[in-house]
Amino acid sequence: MPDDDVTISGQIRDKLIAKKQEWARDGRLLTGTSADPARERLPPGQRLARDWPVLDLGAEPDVTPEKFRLDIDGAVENRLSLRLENFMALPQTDSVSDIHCVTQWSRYDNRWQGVSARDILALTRPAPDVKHVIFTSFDGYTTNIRLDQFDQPDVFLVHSWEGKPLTRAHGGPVRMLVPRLYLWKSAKWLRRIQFTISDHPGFWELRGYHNNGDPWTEERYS
Ligand SMILES: Nc1nc2c(c(=O)[nH]1)N[C@H]1C(S)=C(S)[C@@H](COP(=O)(O)O)O[C@H]1N2
Ligand SMILES: [Mo]
Repeated sequence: MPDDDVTISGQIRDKLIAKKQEWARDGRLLTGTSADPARERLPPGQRLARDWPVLDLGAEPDVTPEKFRLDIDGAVENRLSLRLENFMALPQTDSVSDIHCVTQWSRYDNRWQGVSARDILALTRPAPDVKHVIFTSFDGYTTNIRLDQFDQPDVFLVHSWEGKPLTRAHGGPVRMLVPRLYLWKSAKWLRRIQFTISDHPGFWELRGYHNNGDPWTEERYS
């Protein structure tokens, strides 16, 4: 019965969220050290993963090309509302980067393809007083970064990984990639990017995770 399914997955989800909040409260996984990204490749307290684990709230939305829409708005000169074909027609860039998840795994040399954050900035032209960027996803997830963290050469709106379209589990058709911050900042199933003057902490940031999320200084929890 569909109603039961909803209740059961709702319970699993609540348990999972409660567990992660408990970890944040207890400061689990913290080593109390930091590392220099210029000299070391693995941030403190991380271990290397060969596969790519899936982490999310448990409800993975089925974002078909028909349902896809990406709105880029807020305090910008030029708002965009893109269908998938419009997004795919923007300039495409390849990149390779390492990713670091707060649950302690890191994965090296991921090959991505997508639209660079800097191309998005050039197209939309945020107002001079914009300081924050807020991501909203098709599953209702939200997360926040600063404009200076978005405005980096390795930040992308990605649609492909290792030459193949991003799977639904990993946030396809389009997700954020902010490789220098913990991976919870990289919103999957991207629906909206807002450029704002004030900050708006997102789903995990409101539940004990650090507002900034730098793996090199172990900004896991607030
Ligand atoms: N839309 C959405 N994006 C999300 C999440 C989510 O639940 N929903 N989880 C975040 C968390 S906590 C992590 S660790 C990464 C995991 O990405 P992956 O499943 O591709 O490894 O996605 C982030 N982006
Ligand atoms: Mo996470």
